[in-house]
Amino acid sequence: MSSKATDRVVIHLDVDCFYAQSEILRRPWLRDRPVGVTQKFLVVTSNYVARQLGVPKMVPVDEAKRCCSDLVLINGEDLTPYRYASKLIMEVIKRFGTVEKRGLDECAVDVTEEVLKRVASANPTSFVGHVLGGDLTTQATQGDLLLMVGTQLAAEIRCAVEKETGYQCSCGISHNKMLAKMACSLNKPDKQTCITQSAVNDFIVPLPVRKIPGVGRQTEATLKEMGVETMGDMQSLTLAQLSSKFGDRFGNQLFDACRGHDYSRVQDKGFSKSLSVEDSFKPCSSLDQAKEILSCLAPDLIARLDEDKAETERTPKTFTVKWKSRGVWKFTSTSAGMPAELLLATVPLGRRTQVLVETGLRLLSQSLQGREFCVLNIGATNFIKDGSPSSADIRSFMARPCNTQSGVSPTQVRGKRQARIEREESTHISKVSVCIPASSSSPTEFEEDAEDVSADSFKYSFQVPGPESRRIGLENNSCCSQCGVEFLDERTKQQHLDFHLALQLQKSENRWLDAITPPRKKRQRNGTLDFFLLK
Ligand code: TTP
Ligand code: MG
Repeated sequence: MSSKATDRVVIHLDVDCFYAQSEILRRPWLRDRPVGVTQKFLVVTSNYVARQLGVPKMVPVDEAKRCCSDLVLINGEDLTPYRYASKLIMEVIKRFGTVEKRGLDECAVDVTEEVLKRVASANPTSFVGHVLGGDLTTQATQGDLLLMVGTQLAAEIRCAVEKETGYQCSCGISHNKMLAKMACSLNKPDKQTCITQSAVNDFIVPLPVRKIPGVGRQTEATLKEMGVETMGDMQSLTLAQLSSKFGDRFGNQLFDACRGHDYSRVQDKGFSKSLSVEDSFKPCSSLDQAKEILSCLAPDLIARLDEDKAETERTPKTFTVKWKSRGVWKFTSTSAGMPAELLLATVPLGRRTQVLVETGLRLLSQSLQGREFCVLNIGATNFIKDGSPSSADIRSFMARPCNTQSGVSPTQVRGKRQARIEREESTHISKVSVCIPASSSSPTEFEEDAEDVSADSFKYSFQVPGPESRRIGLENNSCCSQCGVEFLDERTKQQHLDFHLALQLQKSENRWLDAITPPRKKRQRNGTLDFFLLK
């Protein structure tokens, strides 16, 4: 056995009956009663009191009621409290090692570093919780010693999570992510299980292939055709056989997995690249029905966007709508620029919902073309960190109020670039005048003829056909013709169009600086860019 397979300690944590615990924590008087959490016609989870009375997870409400007439049903369609709880729980766990979130209520933690520290300072002699293998009548291996400390840490994590958040969870402890996850589900609730290396093969051989991460219905069917139903069966296939059927990468992964090996590292994958909410329903095709579904989904997505903004300080640039028809596996996806108004927490929810629904319907009407759909997913993607170079200029620019007094001279600040944008009312063409005082120069006034490039200050100007010029007579058009962003009102429209001017200004300035390239002037590019907008 390679030392690589046993040199790490991974703990998998899964909150017990998560949604049900969340509801009960807010209603402590329900603690000893059977509780089911519903979404539409399904009980998506039940507490362990209900499970003992025959109500499992994911059963139709009617069936659950038949099994247990006393069942207390709580609607769990609003995921906000669960997401909030998840955040609190993950914060606690992060103190113990690198965390890879694997859903709202589960994660893997690599605790190897802390384990090694503890093993060095004290010789562990016992496991905490349930253990598979780890026969202490024989000499414990180095791997077993690491896992012993891992089980102590798992108990500490569970204890910290319960003390600080109120939630009970179960844990699996082993040498890799796959085994730790499998171990976690062996004893629940509020328990922990360790799988030691000596127990791996006996444990794994009878398991169905579906237990392997990445093996879905399709792979399962293909394997069945090859006479493989269990992980033990799979062990009889060669690497070449698996690779030729499933490709090198997945073939390798399967070859390892059926032997209990998983070399993938626990990785903190950071914030998710997209946020979305989804609903499934009876097939429909009319836009009126789509409108109704979008209206239901909108507040949830908006809440998620607000939460995400508060937590991550980033802004999504793209709004996505995906749909799929019955029996079709793949989504059809369509997207547009994220409407600015949708992201503004200061705009009333009703208006934000309306903007989302209108944008979603516009996309759907183009994409559906009368076809039937039974799942709808709306989301946000293409996030940009607020304050990153690509958005810092936008933010400061947007924050600066437009100066509507014509002829105002910008305050001259040595060493800072200044730009003056003058919009010609009749042509909607803007003249952008830029002044870059050299660090040694005295403050310089803007001049009408700003084309000259003197030794002390650099001035130039260019003309920008304002986006309005293409929009004359389109007063009712409320979208930006350049990026599709929707305008809230005249003021936000103006700010947004100014933003495009600013971008163009920067590009032109950079081109200009690149063209002239004297080193002293080049350095100025790191200076602050100030905008003074003159109507
Ligand atoms: P799970 O961890 O699968 O279930 P659980 O935490 O309720 O119970 P267990 O003690 O067995 O871990 O899922 C976490 C939550 O996700 C669960 O409380 C409800 C929700 N959920 C769904 O919404 N749909 C699903 O299909 C599943 C499986 C769970
Ligand atoms: Mg759970």
